[in-house]
Amino acid sequence: MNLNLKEIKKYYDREGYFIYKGFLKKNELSQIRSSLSDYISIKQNEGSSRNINFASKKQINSVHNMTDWKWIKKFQKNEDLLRVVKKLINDEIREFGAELFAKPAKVGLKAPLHQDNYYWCINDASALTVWIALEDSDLRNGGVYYYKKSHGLGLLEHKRSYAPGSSQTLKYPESMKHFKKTTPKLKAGDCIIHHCLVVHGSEANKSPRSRTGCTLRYISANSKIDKFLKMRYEADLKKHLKSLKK
Ligand SMILES: O=C(O)CCC(=O)C(=O)O
Repeated sequence: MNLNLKEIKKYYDREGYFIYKGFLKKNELSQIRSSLSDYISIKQNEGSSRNINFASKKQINSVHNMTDWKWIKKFQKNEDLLRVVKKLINDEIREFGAELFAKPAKVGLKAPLHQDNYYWCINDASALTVWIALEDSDLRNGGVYYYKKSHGLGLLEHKRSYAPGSSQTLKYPESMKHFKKTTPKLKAGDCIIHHCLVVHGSEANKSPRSRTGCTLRYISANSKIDKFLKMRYEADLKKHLKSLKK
């Protein structure tokens, strides 16, 4: 694919995200969806845990470690994507996991406003998410929204959200009134690459269309986990998980 890396980086550095259209080929999508549906049926039987959250009794909303799905490895090997990610991180890169946000029709849960790095605790915030639309995603079915340029603020304070699967949310959401909100409209196979500090979230899916997306996470090969931030996050997560059991 003919990608203008310089232009992509310029846009991403300015806005905090970049929309990469046509990452997956149309003819691959039906194979991918059928494999995902098999994967989800297996995970459904595992029941709810720190790794898996349900939107209803039977429907998975999110899986927080899905590196065991065979397509993740294929996506991670995509040469065009790797060139873009290396350019954006501006360094050698390391894989940092993969997630599923299945967001089923009618009952899909919201992801409260957050910055990914509050969860990841990367010391220099040299990290990003590739959010891959496996179905069309937009404002109506709970597409991911962004506050443009908000990554420029650095790491913001968060508090417990009490939302299953997304334990943290911005402590001062009103600060976002200074930023322009956008919900990119994606076709299945498009993806968004977002900076780990850009503020984003998604609304509940009340529509009759499911909105499945999966993510790949990358960090700079030279980044480290900030132990203090990680301890603080893990302590909060423990309280969050305890509160969900009550
Ligand atoms: O897919 C969603 O609804 C939320 C995704 C998200 O928050 C993320 O990729 O960091």
